[in-house]
Amino acid sequence: MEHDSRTRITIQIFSVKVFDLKPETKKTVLNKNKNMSKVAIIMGSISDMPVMQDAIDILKQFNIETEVDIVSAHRTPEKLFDFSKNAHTRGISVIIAGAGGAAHLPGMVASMSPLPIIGVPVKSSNSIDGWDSVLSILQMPGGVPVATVALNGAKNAGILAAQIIGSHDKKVLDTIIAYKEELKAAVNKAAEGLKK
Ligand code: AIR
Repeated sequence: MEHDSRTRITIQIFSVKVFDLKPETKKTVLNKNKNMSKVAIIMGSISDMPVMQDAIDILKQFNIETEVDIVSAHRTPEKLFDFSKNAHTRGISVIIAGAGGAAHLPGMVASMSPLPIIGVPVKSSNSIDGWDSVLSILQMPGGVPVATVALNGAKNAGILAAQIIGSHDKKVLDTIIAYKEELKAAVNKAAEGLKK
């Protein structure tokens, strides 16, 4: 009960702060917040970087801000906890997490963060053909989803993160539409080339 009334007071303070603004100021504040979506890209080890770079590159291409870090579920558990608990308070909208072998990073982040988590299974040096990583990230228990892309599929993880942001950001949505047109044009050009 005590907790409920505290929550109500916080909501009241928040609504006074935001909705009591003059219309012009309110518009500026809302517009400013509009394109602030950021994607966090984390990985279990620096050895994952050659794979995870693809996510960074495609998000840069889409003009989406990224934050990159190394967080290991097994070697830096305190950092994992801190990152997962706080990412949503720092303007991050989507988290891409890649790891290899016994890849617990995406699932553990998903267990603590309210944000959408995209998991990238990495075929690492300690992996049994990538299957360990794929299954560790894919087979999550009910209630704690991780959107798992293909083995080493960091590029698709980046595109999916952009699409999530694009669902509420028109500028990003337009970029995705243009990107898909480019994909189509490239295939058509290749097909035309076969006929020559
Ligand atoms: N890893 C690191 N901490 C927990 C896990 N699962 C993963 C990394 C990397 C693999 O172990 O994500 O793919 C091998 O790491 P390293 O540092 O030995 O090259």
